[in-house]
Amino acid sequence: MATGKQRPVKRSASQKGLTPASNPAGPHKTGVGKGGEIHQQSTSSDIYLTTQQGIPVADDQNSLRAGSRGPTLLEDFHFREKIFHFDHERIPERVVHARGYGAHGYFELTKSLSNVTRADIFQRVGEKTEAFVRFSTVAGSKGSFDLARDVRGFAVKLYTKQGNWDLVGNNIPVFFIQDAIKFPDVIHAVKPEPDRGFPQAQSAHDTFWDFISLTPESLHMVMWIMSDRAIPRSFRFMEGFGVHTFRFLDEKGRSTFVKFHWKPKLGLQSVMWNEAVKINGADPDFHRRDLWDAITNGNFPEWELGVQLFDQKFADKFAFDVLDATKLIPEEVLPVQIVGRLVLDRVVDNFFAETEQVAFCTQNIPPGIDFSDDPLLQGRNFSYLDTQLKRLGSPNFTHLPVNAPRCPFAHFQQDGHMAMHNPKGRANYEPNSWGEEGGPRETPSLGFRSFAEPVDGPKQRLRPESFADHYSQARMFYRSQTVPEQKHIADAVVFELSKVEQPHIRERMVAHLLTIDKALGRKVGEGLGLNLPAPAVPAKKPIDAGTSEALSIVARGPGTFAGRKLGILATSGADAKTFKALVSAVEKAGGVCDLVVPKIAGITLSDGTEVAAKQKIDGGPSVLFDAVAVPTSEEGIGPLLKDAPSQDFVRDAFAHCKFIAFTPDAKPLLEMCGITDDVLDEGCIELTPANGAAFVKACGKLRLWDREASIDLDA
Ligand code: HDE
Repeated sequence: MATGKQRPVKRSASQKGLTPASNPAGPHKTGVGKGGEIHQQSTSSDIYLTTQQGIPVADDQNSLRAGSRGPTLLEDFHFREKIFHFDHERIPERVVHARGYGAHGYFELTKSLSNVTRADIFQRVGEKTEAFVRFSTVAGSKGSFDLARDVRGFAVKLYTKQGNWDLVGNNIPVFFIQDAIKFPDVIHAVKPEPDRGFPQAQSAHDTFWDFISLTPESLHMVMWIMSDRAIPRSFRFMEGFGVHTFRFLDEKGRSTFVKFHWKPKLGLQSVMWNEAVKINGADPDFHRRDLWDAITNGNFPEWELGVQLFDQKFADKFAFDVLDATKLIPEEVLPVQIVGRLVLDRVVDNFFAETEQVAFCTQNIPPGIDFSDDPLLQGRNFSYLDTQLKRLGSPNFTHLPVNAPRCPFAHFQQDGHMAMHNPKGRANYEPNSWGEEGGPRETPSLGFRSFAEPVDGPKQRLRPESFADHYSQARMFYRSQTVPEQKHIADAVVFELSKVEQPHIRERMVAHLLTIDKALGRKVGEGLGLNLPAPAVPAKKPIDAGTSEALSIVARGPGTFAGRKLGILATSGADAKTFKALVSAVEKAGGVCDLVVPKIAGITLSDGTEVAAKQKIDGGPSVLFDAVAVPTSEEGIGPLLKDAPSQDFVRDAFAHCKFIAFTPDAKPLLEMCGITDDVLDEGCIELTPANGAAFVKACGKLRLWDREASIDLDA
């Protein structure tokens, strides 16, 4: 009800007696409309329906017609207004990052940065700043699925006391291209192909790999995209990065370079590709539902804000350029200092008003923060304002509540579509001589100032030599991965290139991979059944930049089941003690349980306890969970042995290297899925009333990767 909150239209005493004509049964009752349809009247409110103009509506079920079977009349303003508004409900979806999900929260400073920046948000430890965050995928359109292989947007709007700061980042610290002028090309290449309009939300097609194989600067990012980072288990388990090098400026205008990092409190976690494909079918909203559930259950997702600080002298030591967004500075070389935390504690009230209408702009930065000359960042600063005008339709998009600064603001911009804040008085320009009524004045001391960087040089279109090395960090990333992660990268490239129809594109790509890492190139070549091409000849010889453990997800596992979900496939008659001990161990560890059962009404445990269910078996496959348990009973297991979704539940959990707990009665189901005594491993645990906590502790490893060698999903 759009107007209800702003201008509640209450029934007056006399009006309360009114009965809508369409509802002969009167309010608060189910009635039969004139058209014979049955409809339910609201029982919770005495607010009555009006048009957008506030005119009370007597009948919302039938349009105004000449006679009961005659034509609809043009004078039916209520019908026309309703349909007119409906026809205009959509705004253009974002060209990129169309599918996203947002939430509110706050940033709290834990370490003052007043020595390097005058930005107000970084001055006072303990102070909280309101925040809105939107996570997204890049390639898919608004209605696509959540678990596409893709980089995730991690856009943070911080409503600081000195204006909005938008840190519009990703979950990957580098990008495909070095210069913004290539952005339309890389995006066109990854989006559905223009003639056929598919594939949706996937990079596994010819145009993407054609572009990539001709654009070596993309190779580092491609390693990340092919890694498990591109199929995160949850927004809550992703890192975020500002990507570009920014500047902090202190009171005296002195500059310190800064790179921003968001580190999830619950650690990193991704899913496997085979799992992602199945999740997209079982729950295309997997990520948004996860965020919604976590926040509404009071498990507020949290990230630490980290900064890497350095000066020009430090930057000059690298062979690469810190202005090149295809490069990162390894944490081992320059540690990330934690300076604050971001907590998401409130879901949106209205998806459209907040998540859809939020307008992030990279150029929104408060005093004390500044851009570097990264040509990607510089280009973005043009793009975002432009895109918001197109999407939101008015330069007054800052008047929308989600975009409006929380601090006082005053300026002379005026009029335009949908102007909501309109100044009073005569002064709409400055300088003026209207004294106190003359409106806001400049503030040289508080105001935003750019870094006074000397700039010189001929106007030219030229990529500097310092941007020329495209292979060293791709190699560093690949070599920093654990064995299973390296396997996933090779498998992903083989998968994607196997969808590419043109053999020369596959070959060109393998040539690059051989230059990145011989073993990787060979593995992929083998997976494609290719005769190996000669390695690509790089413009600049790559160097062995060593490895960085921080680049691996598995190497720094969380070691806890906190924030994770156990799927319990159970039947009536399951042993109550075992069941209850398991659930309490999960909850104690900070995890949650979902009960998956044959009938949604729930189950009755051996002691008569009735337990409500979350999913019927075919709606709750094991891909939705981090680990599974199968506590059944002798009489309950029989039907499951005949049920394909029950078998998929167990077979997939095993294939996805998950921890599995089972009671002895459930063993025939495991055996049916090929999990016989000879393949049982330490990840398969027979459940007793006493070992629930031990099982949950083991689940802290999240996956038993050793199992993957025997269950090879890419085969
Ligand atoms: Fe964006 N990007 N981008 N981008 N981007 C947009 O702005 C653009 C880039 C990122 O949740 C658009 O409001 C150009 C890098 C996020 O609403 C658009 C270039 C990074 C979001 C745009 C880049 C990002 C966007 C589309 C090349 C990571 C979603 C809708 C220089 C650091 C924000 C919109 C949200 C959205 C342009 C590259 C992150 C068209 C020209 C690099 C997270 O303005």
